Amino acid sequence: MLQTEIKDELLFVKINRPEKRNAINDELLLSIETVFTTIPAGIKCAIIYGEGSHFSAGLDLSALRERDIVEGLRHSRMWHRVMERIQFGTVPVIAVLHGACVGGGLEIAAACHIRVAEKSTFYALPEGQRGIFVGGGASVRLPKLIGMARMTDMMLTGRVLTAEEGLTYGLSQYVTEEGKGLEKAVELAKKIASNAEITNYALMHVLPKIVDSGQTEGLMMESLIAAISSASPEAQKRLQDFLEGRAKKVI
Ligand code: 1HE
Repeated sequence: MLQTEIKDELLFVKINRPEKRNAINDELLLSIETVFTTIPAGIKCAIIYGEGSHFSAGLDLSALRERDIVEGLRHSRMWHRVMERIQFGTVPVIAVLHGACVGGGLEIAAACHIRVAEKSTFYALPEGQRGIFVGGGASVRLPKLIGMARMTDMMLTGRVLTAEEGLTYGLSQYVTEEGKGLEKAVELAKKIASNAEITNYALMHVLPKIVDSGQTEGLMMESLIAAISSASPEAQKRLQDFLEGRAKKVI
């Protein structure tokens, strides 16, 4: 149900359950956890995408048996744990979206660092209509991407957002023609792979903590990571390369 492939410094992770629209059951979720917990050394960026005509239809509803409260809590916390493996793993993760990116599928996409949406992508949170609530971290991550009002609207009314709306609202950073998402993701991944490791680390592990903290603590954390990164030999070399005309300009 999950296929991985390594090409150069990039890890490709394919959700491969098209007959069920890449609905996520526990087995698939746990294999996502394993993959993102055991990223081999030397990998610089990962790309996750879906086989078939949809990225993911979200939680496998056929497995949604009656759970008691504690089982329900454990299940949601398992999703949280796996989403954290994606968000706070060793490498930045790019999600390539197409077709349905709904419910738990949108929660997986939201745990990634960059989202590239092909034109067919649509976003929804059908939990509102199914009589349940999001449980895979959407209530924390989505308001940061699109704001609380838009998430509330999606859940209260079942609103489906198009790829273009998703781009405007901040659900994705890029929209591509159909079938071109992976190509775009590889282009972005190569840029990410060429960054200093400390920069990618700071963006993945420090920036989210700064965003979650108060201004005073956030500014101090920023100063600390700025000082640490600029004192690294890699940064010193890159600065020298620029000053001596060997580095690429911004444009
Ligand atoms: C599924 C699922 C699923 C499809 N769980 N089996 N997510 C949802 O509420 C979305 C439900 N799915 C849909 O609205 C549609 O399937 C799609 C719009 C995504 C795709 O439509 P379509 O016409 O391409 O496919 P289909 O004919 O609806 O589905 C094909 C098969 O996949 C069919 O099974 P089959 O055995 O009859 O062929 C469907 O039953 C199956 N399938 N989606 C199980 N989700 C951490 S908490 C997160 C909470 C949530 O994610 S709630 C949102 C769940």
